[in-house]
This record gives sequence, C-alpha cells and structure tokens, in this order.
Amino acid sequence: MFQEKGKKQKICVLGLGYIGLPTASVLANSGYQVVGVDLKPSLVESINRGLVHIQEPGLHTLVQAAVNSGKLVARMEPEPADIFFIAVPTPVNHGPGDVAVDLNDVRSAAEAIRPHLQQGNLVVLESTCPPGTLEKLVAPLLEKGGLTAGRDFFLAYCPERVLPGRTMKELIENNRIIGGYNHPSALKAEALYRSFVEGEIILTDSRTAEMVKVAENIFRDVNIALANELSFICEKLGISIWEVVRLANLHPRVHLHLPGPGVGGHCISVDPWFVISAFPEEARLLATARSINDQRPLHVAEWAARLVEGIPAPVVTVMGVAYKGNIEDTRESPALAVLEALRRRGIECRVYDPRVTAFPEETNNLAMAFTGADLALLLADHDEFKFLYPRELGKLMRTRQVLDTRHCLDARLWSEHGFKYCLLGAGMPGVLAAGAAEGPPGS
Ligand code: SAJ
Repeated sequence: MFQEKGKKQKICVLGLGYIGLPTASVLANSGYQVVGVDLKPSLVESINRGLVHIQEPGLHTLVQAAVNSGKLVARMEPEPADIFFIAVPTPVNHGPGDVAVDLNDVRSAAEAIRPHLQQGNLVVLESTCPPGTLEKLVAPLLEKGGLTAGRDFFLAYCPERVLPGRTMKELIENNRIIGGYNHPSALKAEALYRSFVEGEIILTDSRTAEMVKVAENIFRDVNIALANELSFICEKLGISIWEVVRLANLHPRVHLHLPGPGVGGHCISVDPWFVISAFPEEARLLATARSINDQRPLHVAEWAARLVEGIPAPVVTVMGVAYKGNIEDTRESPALAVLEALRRRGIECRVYDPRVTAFPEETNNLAMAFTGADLALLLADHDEFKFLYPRELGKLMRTRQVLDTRHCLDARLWSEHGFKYCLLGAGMPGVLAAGAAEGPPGS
C-alpha cells in the first residue's frame, strides 16, 4: 500500500511559514522523513533547534518532537525526495491604480525542485494561487528538466484551508480538495493526504481546486463587506448592526458575517485579487467588496477622531493590533491603517496588545499604554480584553471613552465605571450615549 510505503518516504517541504512548518511537522510526526526548506538562515537554524517563529497552539510541541526524533530537519536548499510540497507566500503588490499578483516565490520553488525531480515523484502545490497557476506556471517550469507532468512525475494542487489559531487541529480534521494535473496525479496525492488527514478528501482537476480555494475566501470577503455596508446603514438609522445580524441569522438560510474595523490577514484581503486582476471586467462584486472592506479602517479612524475632538493633544490607545482576535499575526491588519490615518491627523497613538510581540511600538504594559489616554480603541477581540477592569483602566485614563469595533466588551460594565461606551455599527457617536447603558445583546 502507498500509505505504508509512504511512512518511509522522504518529503521536501518548500517554505516554512504559516502553512509549511505546521504541515512539515505533521508529516514528520506521521512517520515521513521530512526536509523543510527555507531561504532564511536564521529560521532554518532555529527550527533545527526545535524553536518556532510562529505562535500557533500545539505547533511548538510538534516541531520539537519532530526535530528530536530526527524526522524533521531544516535546510536552505531542497534535495532529492519522493514528494515535494510547495507552501510559499503568494502576495499581491498594490501599485498606484494597479494590483499585481506576485508568484515569484512559486516560480523559484519550482525551479529549485527541478534539478532534483525524478521519475515517479509527486509535486504538490499548497499555496493559494490564481486559477490556472499549476498548469500554466508550475508544470512548464518543472517540465524544463525533461520529465513530463502527469506521466513521468505526478503534480497536484491541494489548497490549505486552515484557520490561523486552529491550524494544527484543522490540518488533520478539515476536508481537503485535491486538484490533479491529471487523474493519476490526483490519486497519488490522495494517498499521501489520507495518511494524515481525517476529513473527507475530494478529487477534482487543478483549475477547479484553485478556484474553489479562492471562492471560499471570496465568499467570506463579500459576506463581510455586506455586513460592513449594512453596518454603515445601521449607524445612520441609529440601530445596532450586531442585533440585526444576530436576529437575521436566526433564519435557517441566512448566515451574515460580522462587521468590524476591516479585513486583515494574508488570505481574505489578498485572495480576491487573484481573480479580480485576471478578470477585471467580470469581477465587479469582488472589487466592490474589497473597496468596502478597505474603507473600514478610515471609517473607524473618523469615529475615533470625532470622539477626541476638542481635547488638547489627544491620545488614543489601540487595543489589539493583530488582524483578528486571539492571534499574534499583524499581516494586513486593519489596525495598521487605523493607526496611520489617526497619526496623519496628528493624533498621538499607542498600541496595547497582549498577544503580539513583534510589533515595534506595542506594549503589554497597561500603565504605559493607558496613562493619560482619551480613548481606548478596541480593534482586535482578544479574550484578554473581556477581562480588563474598566475601573482600573479608567483611573489611568484622562478621558473615559471606549470605541468597541468588535462588539467584544460588556457595555453595561464599562458604562457603570463612567465610560462613554461606543459600539461601531450602532448609531453615530452622539446617538450612542443614549443606547450605551443597554449593553450588548445577550449580555
Ligand atoms: N472578519 C470580519 N468579520 C467576520 C469574520 C472575519 O470582519 O465575520 C475579519 C477578521 O477580523 C480578519 C479577517 O476578516 O481581519 C480575516 O479573518 P478570517 O477569520 O475570516 O480569516 P483568516 O484570514 O484568518 O483565514 C481564512 C480562512 N478562510 C475561510 O474561513 C473561508 C481559513 O480557513 C483559510 O485557510 C485562510 O483564510 C487561508 O489561508 O486562506
């Protein structure tokens, strides 16, 4: 059986980031001999010491076990193997009036694999890519070595679908879509994934699998944009979008997402561009959704600025610079755009985030962050914020005001301690004071 044989197979994972490292460690702990490849020497060195550069529950333990058992080693270059995984970044670059998809890392990975590719090998692309990438870019690059894709070696696109913060669990439990370059390739990849995935595995062609992956994230982006647009309207109506979403979602066929300060992370705010840039005429809804979500940080900054208007040399303390709650990742975080917009207006900003460690101006010292502040601006709904004492915080602050953009805090509690509690998507600031004592629905 492939699976039994697979236990002894050697796998090269190119890219030891948010997907590559968790995947490499799971594969190593499933019995494969894994060589993790990354271009960053410091990262390679630290992984070989069992250390991780990503905060993800369960990852450190797994990497340590894999390294200690000798099943996982990190290198700067690929080497001959039975299976190659490509899990490298696929960013988009925003130029003036133009967004360009950057597939350079995928290209480099395919070129690095090529000299080592042998008859019978399997190459799997996991990075999110524009539909058609496997056929049009990866296969031709690999074939330049003289072997033919689908005949001499197997090739498949298997998108990762894990939610940051739940990666290790979802890597095993999620259903997987496998898009084969041809059917034999899909079957070969299926056998590999069956050896560590507990969810269902569905086979299709590579272009469909590529489109499925981006469609999943596009669905979320468009749905969030809808919630954000309704949120603008609810503010004008003086009602709460949060209550509207809660009640609408009681309908069995409605699943509105939540509004917020914007859409961050390296997936939802990036992947729609893989389709928009290739189909600008057709992808009108996608582009509109992107633009609605991109405007959110400016709207939040506008609210915040209004709340501190008239205060001499106002200070705003941002609570949570991560792109969402309970993670340490700040990539594409809406908080960055909010900070920039506030600073452009000359407003002094501080950043308090108990999760994020790699943000230069971040502090997890409450006193440093809140002393003399005029507004606590909650942007990421970390669990820690739910347990903050508004009474203690209020003593430090110059003006007791909080703007909650995630419906995270207990409005009644904060109001009881003298705070003007404002909830994004629940009426304009003037109107908010009246509704403040009501607290969030269900509180
Ligand atoms: N957000 C909202 N409202 C919501 C949900 C999210 O404003 O109702 C915001 C978040 O605060 C965050 C952004 O959207 O700023 C993205 O967060 P997320 O939790 O929706 O997504 P990611 O980027 O952490 O992970 C997504 C997931 N995709 C889907 O759920 C369809 C994950 O499963 C994918 O594997 C991942 O993208 C990826 O790598 O593509």
